[in-house]
Parts: sequence; C-alpha cells; structure tokens
Amino acid sequence: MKLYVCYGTFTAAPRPGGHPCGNAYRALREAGHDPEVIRSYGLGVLPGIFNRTRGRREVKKLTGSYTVPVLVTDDGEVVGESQRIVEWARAHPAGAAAPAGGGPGA
Ligand SMILES: N[C@@H](CCC(=O)N[C@@H](CS)C(=O)NCC(=O)O)C(=O)O
Repeated sequence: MKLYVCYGTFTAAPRPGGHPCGNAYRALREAGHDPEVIRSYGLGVLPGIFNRTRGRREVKKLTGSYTVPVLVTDDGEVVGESQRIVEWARAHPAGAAAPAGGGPGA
C-alpha cells in the first residue's frame, strides 16, 4: 500500500488534532501495516505549478485534489482524508482474514 503525505509522518503539529499525515501513518502502523510513504512536498492549496512533484501529480490524478494524506490500498482502493484513513486502518488490521465472500456454500 502507498501513503501519500506532505513532508513527513511526524505526529506533533501546532494544530488541533495533530498532523493529518502523521495521524494516518500512525494508525496504519498500529494496525500492523507498513505503507510505502511517498513524500509529496509542495503545498496542496497552491496552484498546480507549485505541485509538480510525483506525489502531488499522482494524488491529483487519484482524487482530483492535491491534498494529502491519501492512501492507496493493495486492492487499489483510494482513501482520502486522514480521519477516513484512520477508520480504514482500524477496520482492516494487517493479517486479518479476508472477507469470506458470501460464507459457506457461496
Ligand atoms: N481534512 C484533511 C486535512 C489535510 C491537511 O490539512 N493536510 C495537510 C498536510 S498533513 C495540508 O497542509 N494539506 C495541504 C497540502 O496538501 O499541502 C485531512 O484530515 O486529511
């Protein structure tokens, strides 16, 4: 899986709720995942000319926006917004059995 972040995965930040990219990363690690972290640099609120890095271009293509964090799961699911990534991580601990796909007899 890939996690697109801004400049890093630090958790401390002078803003309520902490650092969104760090929160997303920590939740994935706590759930047992080891995402490939792609530092995107730039600044999402600025026009595209400031966001020409690989990460920002890929994020824009995936979500229509330059904002990070964005998670791309091993199944290709794209999850944006740090809170949704945290929820995804909690719902998908690493090593958990895959959904049964219909149960016995399916
Ligand atoms: N509501 C968003 C906020 C995301 C956010 O503020 N991301 C920070 C980077 S951690 C930011 O500066 N985003 C603008 C950018 O992409 O540069 C979330 O929680 O995911």
